Amino acid sequence: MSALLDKAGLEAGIVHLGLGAFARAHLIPATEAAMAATGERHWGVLGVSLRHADVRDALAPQGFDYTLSLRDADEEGWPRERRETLRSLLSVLVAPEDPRAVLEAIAAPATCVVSLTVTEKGYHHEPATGALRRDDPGIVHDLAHPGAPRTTLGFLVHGLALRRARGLGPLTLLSCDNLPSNGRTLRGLVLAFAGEVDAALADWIARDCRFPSSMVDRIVPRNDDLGVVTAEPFFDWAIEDDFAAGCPDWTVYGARFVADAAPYEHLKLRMVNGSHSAVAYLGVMAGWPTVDLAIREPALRGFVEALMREEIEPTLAGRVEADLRAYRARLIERFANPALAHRTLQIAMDGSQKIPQRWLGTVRDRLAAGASIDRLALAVAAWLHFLRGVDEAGQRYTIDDPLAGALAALGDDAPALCGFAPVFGDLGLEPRFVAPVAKALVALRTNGVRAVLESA
Ligand code: CS2
Repeated sequence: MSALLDKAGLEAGIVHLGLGAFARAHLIPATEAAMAATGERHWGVLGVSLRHADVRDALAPQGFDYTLSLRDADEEGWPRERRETLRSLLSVLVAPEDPRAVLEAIAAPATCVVSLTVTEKGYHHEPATGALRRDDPGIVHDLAHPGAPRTTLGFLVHGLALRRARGLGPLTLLSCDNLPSNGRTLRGLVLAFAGEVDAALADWIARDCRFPSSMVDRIVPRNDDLGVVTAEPFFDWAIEDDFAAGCPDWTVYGARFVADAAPYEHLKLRMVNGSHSAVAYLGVMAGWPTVDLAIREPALRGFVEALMREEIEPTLAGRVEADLRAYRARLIERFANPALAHRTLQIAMDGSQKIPQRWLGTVRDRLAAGASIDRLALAVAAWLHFLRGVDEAGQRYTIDDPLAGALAALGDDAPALCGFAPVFGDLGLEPRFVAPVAKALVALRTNGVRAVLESA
């Protein structure tokens, strides 16, 4: 289908910030399928890399075409693969080389949607509250340099200012990151930044631009070969139907337009990402290098199933229209996919940015209901165990986290770590949270992951 797409006639209706593997395996194939099905030619994607030139350098010689490889195993366990060449990525801008070009792209008449996969830390917000970190050096820089921003928020707000000054219409800003209420969170941050720049600009954005929230789901491990993106076949995307200037018909590829993405986000962040992070920290410490190898360990698999069934699912029942049992079984199968080699250490990165939405909402709901949190506490303890920077076999690794320095300064005492407000908010003052975490951390440090899971 896509090989027939004539690239030359495509117009760039989408500017995508953060051109990692995820966008190349999720938004772009869905957009390409929509164009192929509808015949619309104005949803070509102009990619923006916010930091590195590597994707642009790898893809430029092949005209920005690339391969999507969807991999899993068949019923008998034999590897299978479906390959597709994608042609709707029109070009890639490298923001640090030419920030002005990124502003121009946002302010271009053809642009209707600016989509984002910039990861949790790309929002420069406080993870526990969602508030803009005004003291963040990137934000401080971008408020002072409207013509040469560095951060996502700087590009968005200064690009929108240029657009408005030219009398062009408003845009849709579409977050595709794993944040709760990602559209609403992005809107709050953009308005907070814009308010510091120009009150009239902030009013225009608030009135005319749209920020639909969306739940995204597809497992896409990092791949060293930038010309090929490897992913699982599974795909899901629930998008609030709220666009300023239209959007592709992504339903062709399996997306759903919904009135409110919140229930879908809850389900996905708590079940998929919550379990994923638990597997990641326990896996790194125990020496299980990939998710599929970890989930093959009966003790870990039993723990993850019980975490979902006993502690996460009760907080979702009645709030989401899903068969939670089937969702859990499917998820375990996805984690067991032997063809992805998804590294536990990759998922373990940026814990401070991920943990609030993956675990702590569930913890708060459970405590409010007077329910136990023993497995969630073990997951939190596994993160604290992981922060020591050396696994149980003595292998060192780097803590890749924007708050690594602040976390290291807290020492290794569980109550002090749980008192870290940027992550835990006021939970650090809650003995029903701190006590089980502290107990689980002692058990992990004394007996190790495997023994703790086996006795759990
Ligand atoms: C993972 C996610 O790296 C991580 O933190 O939990 O990227 C996960 O694979 C996706 O959200 C699945 O949709």
